[in-house]
Amino acid sequence: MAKKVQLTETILRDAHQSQAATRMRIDEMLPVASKLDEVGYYSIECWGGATFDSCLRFLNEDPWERLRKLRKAMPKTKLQMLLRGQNILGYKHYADDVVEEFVKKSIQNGINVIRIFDALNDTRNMKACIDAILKYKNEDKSGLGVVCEATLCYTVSEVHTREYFVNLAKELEGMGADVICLKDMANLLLPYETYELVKALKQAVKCPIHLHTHNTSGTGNMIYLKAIEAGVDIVDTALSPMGNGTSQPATEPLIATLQGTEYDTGLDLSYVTEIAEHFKGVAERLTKDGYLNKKALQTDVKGLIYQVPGGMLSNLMNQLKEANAMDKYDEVLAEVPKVRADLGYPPLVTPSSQIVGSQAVLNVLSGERYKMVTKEVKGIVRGEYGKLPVEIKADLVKKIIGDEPRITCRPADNIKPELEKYREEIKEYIEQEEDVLSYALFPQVALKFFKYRQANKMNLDSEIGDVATKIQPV
Ligand SMILES: [Mn+2]
Repeated sequence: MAKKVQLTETILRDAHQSQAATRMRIDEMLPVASKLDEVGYYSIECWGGATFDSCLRFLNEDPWERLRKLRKAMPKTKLQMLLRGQNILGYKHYADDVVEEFVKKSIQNGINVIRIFDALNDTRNMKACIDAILKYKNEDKSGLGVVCEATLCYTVSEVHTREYFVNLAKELEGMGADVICLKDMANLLLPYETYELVKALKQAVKCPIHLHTHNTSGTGNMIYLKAIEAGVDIVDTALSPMGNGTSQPATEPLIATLQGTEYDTGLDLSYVTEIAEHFKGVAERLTKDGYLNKKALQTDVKGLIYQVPGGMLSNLMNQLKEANAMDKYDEVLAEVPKVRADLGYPPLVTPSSQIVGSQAVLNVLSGERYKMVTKEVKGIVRGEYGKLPVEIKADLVKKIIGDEPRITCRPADNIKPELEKYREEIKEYIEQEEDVLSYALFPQVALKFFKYRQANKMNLDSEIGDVATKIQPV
């Protein structure tokens, strides 16, 4: 049965998040936006993930304004975002009213495909997002529709079996998902297992299956090919100047591979190559400014052993560089899977990847495991992030939080509505309703940005400078 495969282009989001600390600017996107719009992608991922934080923190850009500009420049293609479930785009759980408002504003400002995940695959943490998408679908002004894409975060452990993922997919479909994403953020899938898993998912659910991987350990292209043979509907790729390595497999080779076969994407290879030329220049700029590190482009099979997602490797490198401890890199990498096992095998994805990574760094640098514990690790142990795949051993619980209480309910059930409080706190800076959400997510960073914005309008000097480089995975 002939089956056209569709592509999602990630160059405006995950590609530079995974290779270049999310530093691509809107002025580097807009010159080719109308061309990207003509390619015929299933969607263009361009928002969410770490882009929101990076806009406010490093680029002095209003992320909402970026979205509106992209929407205007690409009226024909579905715009996609990545949303961390109840964490929205931040690192903690937010109240349901903030989640609902964020989803509504994302749709109103031009997002079509919302990919939601929870770092622990705890579906309770995705429910408020899914419900909000279903509720505000009709707020779409683009005419392209809104797609609720719910995610299985792929990982490997004794509990993460094929059956586990199939059951999770069925549950998410039952909750209202339009598309199921199989998200292999750490490039842990292997081609033949991919084939079996995609087959099983296609049999179990009616939703299209959208596969996301990275090429960190060099298996990405093979994963896609086997997934395509198993009937996957959509895959994520990045144009070659920022494809491969810790980013997605490159777009052009896959188009070429499928050309003339029953899976032909129908995309024009030479046209896409013209667009790639532009991003060569962007990649050069990012390299020159020190954000794009050659190491992120090398095939690193350590990923298959240590189960570390794309951007997390560069993140760990930066942390160790700052601590003047690059010689401990291999030791820290070896500590990561141990911390993960200790903490009940959470999949490694933002924020759990940072939490596990930072704790691994502490365990190595302090010379004694769990001598120092981050507040996030304490939070995981208390149940504040949701249900862990495997229960943590009692003696470790005791060592980390003593006799403190632990929760078993949906974490957001304990959070009262917060939106009005945030609105009140920054009322003097509000220029648009969306500002309240920026502030809710990143209070200090957003406030600094609002002040910069105000100062700029009044032609005052601003003291906003760049902060340290930071690469965030997913
Ligand atoms: Mn990713």
